[in-house]
Amino acid sequence: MRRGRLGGGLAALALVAGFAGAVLVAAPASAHDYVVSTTPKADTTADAAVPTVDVTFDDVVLDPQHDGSTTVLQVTDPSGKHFETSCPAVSGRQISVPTALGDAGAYTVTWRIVSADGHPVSGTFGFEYRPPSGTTSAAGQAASPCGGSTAQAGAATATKANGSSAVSPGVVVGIVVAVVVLAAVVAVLLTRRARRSLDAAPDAAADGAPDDAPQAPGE
Ligand SMILES: [Cu+2]
Repeated sequence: MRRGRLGGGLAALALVAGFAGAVLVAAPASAHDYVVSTTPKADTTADAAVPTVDVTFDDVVLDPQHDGSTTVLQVTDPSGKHFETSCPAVSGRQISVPTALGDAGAYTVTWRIVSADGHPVSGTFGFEYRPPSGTTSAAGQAASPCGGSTAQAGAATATKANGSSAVSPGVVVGIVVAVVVLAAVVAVLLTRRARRSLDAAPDAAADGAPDDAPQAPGE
């Protein structure tokens, strides 16, 4: 019985230690999709029509709803107007959105995807638009035609500029420390409990003894 209790404590400790180990091993193993190419190319000048904006990644883009709803791809001018004309489409490693650009000038592309490992990744890039004279320029829209607000996309972008990684080493260390502390507390509590039950019941027969009075300072 008492052996069992101590054994249980050790088992719990082993479990928690194992979990800590798993966190340590799993954290560095995850890799996020990164951008391998875009249309138009980032930081270049597009001197012809730009019918679509595409972003291609090194790995598949997850689309769990099969409707692109977890993907954001927006094209805005410096005033914040939107020039994408529908929701983005996901195809393998590429996301794409049709566009009707406005006046010549600077445009910003804001994207967010669910990476192949299931984590959200986001980023932005810019390009310059210098269409041939006579090209019709679209007026743009105040909001995304896809319903997702700029605020949402912006917030997602702010947390992870350029689609670089998510879990910082500091967080991992913090989790591991917390788990180890928790394990120590559990071990101490279980040991103390087992010891107390030993004190309370000196002979094996009285295992189910109800109240242990020894701790009371005297009535
Ligand atoms: Cu990840």
